[in-house]
Amino acid sequence: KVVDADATPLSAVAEAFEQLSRLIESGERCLRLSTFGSACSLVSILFGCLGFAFKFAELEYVAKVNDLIEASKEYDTLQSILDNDVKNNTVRHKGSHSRNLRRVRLGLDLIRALFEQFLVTKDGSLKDAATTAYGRVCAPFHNWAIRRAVGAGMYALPTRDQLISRLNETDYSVQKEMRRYIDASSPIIRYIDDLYISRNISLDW
Ligand code: 1PZ
Repeated sequence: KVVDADATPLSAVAEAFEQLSRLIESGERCLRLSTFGSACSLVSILFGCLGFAFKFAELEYVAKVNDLIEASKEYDTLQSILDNDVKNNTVRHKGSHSRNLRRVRLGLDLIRALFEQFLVTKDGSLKDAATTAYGRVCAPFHNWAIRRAVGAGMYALPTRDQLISRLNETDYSVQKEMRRYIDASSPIIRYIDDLYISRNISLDW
């Protein structure tokens, strides 16, 4: 399905993830790597709205998504990259597709947590929402140097209202679109976790 020409970046992201989650909830066992990769690459539009301090987060996220898109020429599904790395004992190896999938999943979860915080802290700052989200989702997996750099970058985040206007949303529409992404991404994140768990791979890395 083609996304509306007048869709906002956020509604395009929500739409793409709703399509993915419908596939999963319809009982589809195999998620195509190319479909997943294109949905994940839409997310990078949001980085531009967060300001220059998150340029390095963007480079990090985009590199990993591009690795998965590149891998889709060789591997059809998310399962098959896991199976291949399990066979070669390279699941946790730096740069492996399975490791990069794990990182991209972290990015999707971070955005989900940020949106959730954004919605529950209506009078709070974006910095506080992002700090809470990052602390819960990513910080446990990041070393001290990265946590410190992210903490410094938080001061350069835009205000809530700046973010809403950069996203081309209104106070009302932003809530609707964030909620759509939260609801759609949750089953996808769970689906990815299950790929590891069902292969006896722990998620503590
Ligand atoms: C939702 C926006 C909230 C804003 C604040 C959060 C900023 C998060 C900054 C994350 C910086 C990532 C720094 C690099 C971490 C890497 O060490 C690890 C491991 O990589 P590897 O060793 O496997 O090569 N990479 C990750 O953990 C990937 C994390 C992806 C986070 C992407 C952020 C997505 C934010 C989207 C905003 C629109």
